[in-house]
Amino acid sequence: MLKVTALLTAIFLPVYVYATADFPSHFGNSPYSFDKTNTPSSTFIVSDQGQDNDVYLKRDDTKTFDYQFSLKIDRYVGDVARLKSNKLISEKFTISMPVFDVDNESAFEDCDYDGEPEHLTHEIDEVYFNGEKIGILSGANELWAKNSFELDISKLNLPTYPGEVAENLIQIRIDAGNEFVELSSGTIGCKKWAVEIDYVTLEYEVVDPVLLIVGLGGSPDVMTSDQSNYIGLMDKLGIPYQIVSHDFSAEIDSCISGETPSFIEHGRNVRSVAVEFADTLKTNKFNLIAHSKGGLDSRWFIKNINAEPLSVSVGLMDNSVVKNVLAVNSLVTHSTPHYGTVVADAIDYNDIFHEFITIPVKAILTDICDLKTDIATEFTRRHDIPKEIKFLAIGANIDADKDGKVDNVENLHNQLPSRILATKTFLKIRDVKEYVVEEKYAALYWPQQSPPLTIPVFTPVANDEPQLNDSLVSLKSAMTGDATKTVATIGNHNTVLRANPNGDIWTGAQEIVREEALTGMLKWSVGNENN
Ligand SMILES: [Ca+2]
Ligand SMILES: [Ca+2]
Ligand SMILES: [Ca+2]
Ligand SMILES: [Ca+2]
Repeated sequence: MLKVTALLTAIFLPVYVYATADFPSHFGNSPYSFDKTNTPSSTFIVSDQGQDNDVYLKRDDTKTFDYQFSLKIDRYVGDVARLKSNKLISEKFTISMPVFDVDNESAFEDCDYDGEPEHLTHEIDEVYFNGEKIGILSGANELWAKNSFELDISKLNLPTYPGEVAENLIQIRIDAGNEFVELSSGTIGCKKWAVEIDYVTLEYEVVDPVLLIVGLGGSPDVMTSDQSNYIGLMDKLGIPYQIVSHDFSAEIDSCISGETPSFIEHGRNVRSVAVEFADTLKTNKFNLIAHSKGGLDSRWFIKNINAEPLSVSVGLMDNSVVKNVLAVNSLVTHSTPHYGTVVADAIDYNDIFHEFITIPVKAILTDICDLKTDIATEFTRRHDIPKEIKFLAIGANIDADKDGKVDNVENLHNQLPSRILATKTFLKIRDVKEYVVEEKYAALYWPQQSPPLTIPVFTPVANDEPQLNDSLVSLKSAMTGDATKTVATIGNHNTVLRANPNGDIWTGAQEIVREEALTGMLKWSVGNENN
């Protein structure tokens, strides 16, 4: 096994360890090494060292096919018909092979040794794909030539469920033109020409699967049919997806430590789900769609897999396993508090905590502390998203009618149980920039203490300008500076995930994501390079 360093990664990501891919190195006589142009993967399948590779042979009349190359695909791409109708899989796939010595001249030769030469045809090597003739090889005497054939994607055998291995056969009949030629003596057939095949490749394009990463508390509900129905969109598009949920809080109390244990622990959860899903689908690259805190967990995950690359298996090459490193193609965040939320500050400083006592917030208090403005801002600064990852950051404003309060329609489906509480948090985020913490002498409470005790006093600092928000996260915090594109929508902290099929007051952020994925900057679709 050879470790191939991906030079491009080194150029674009100089601060990270070089990504590596593992596959058997090229073996054979042609000057066209497959690994000079592409890396074997779940969409670039190679047969290089099978029993019919790298041998120079004439036709064998005891066989139907002289050469046979088996290309196995173990990648599960999703629902091919739906992917195709959404342009998420290429319409065609390409078969390529370097071939040696395809003689294009006819010849006179005494094949039956009776002193009279036969008129033999030029070399005709027939190519079959899964039993169907697709063409003949072309080339020249004593030279290597690259041959390519394009076929409709429907002819490619792909796994129909995760775990299936689909086989595709490329078969060759050597010198078919002289198989039935009548010789001067009356006998039939001459074995004149020989050919050698170094390797055969199959190549197609397909969308990367999706990880749906949930926010604070870890419930999968926000992605399922009762809520945003994001999984319904994935089903419609034919894309395999996995919800990344959890039911645990950080073990270390970040309110005390000042670190970000919940981003780390939930980021590790994203990583382990990604590794498992990659192994199920046999692919290494994902598109991420995150809600709220899930976007910050995603930042940890992206930084971590760049710093410490993780190899996963992505295919088979002559029955050897091909590996490549876990990677992210695109990221969407819905109302992620990239620069934190002043609501988390207020909860930690007991400014509005009593309001939240009625909802099960205490169990996840430590996770909330990671979302404080100073902590999240510093975390985002240290976990910026690399430029080559397409990053769409969506924020929302709950106050659709701009009356400075939250009514029942605006608060519908929101995590905050009442419009009164939602109005309080809405105003808090609108008006408060941050809290200043000062240690003040507590002589007022414990006058007898010597030396006098100090207690922290939290003073809100007014915003420079009012910050529109979804009742938990401001537009400013959601629309982070390192995003490729930012979009402001109308919605609360839950409806910011939704489509809007009924024409409600919300923008329908999910439809924006769909458009950006299919025809826009997220570039999920194949052959969509000009955006
Ligand atoms: Ca003869
Ligand atoms: Ca030949
Ligand atoms: Ca070879
Ligand atoms: Ca309003």
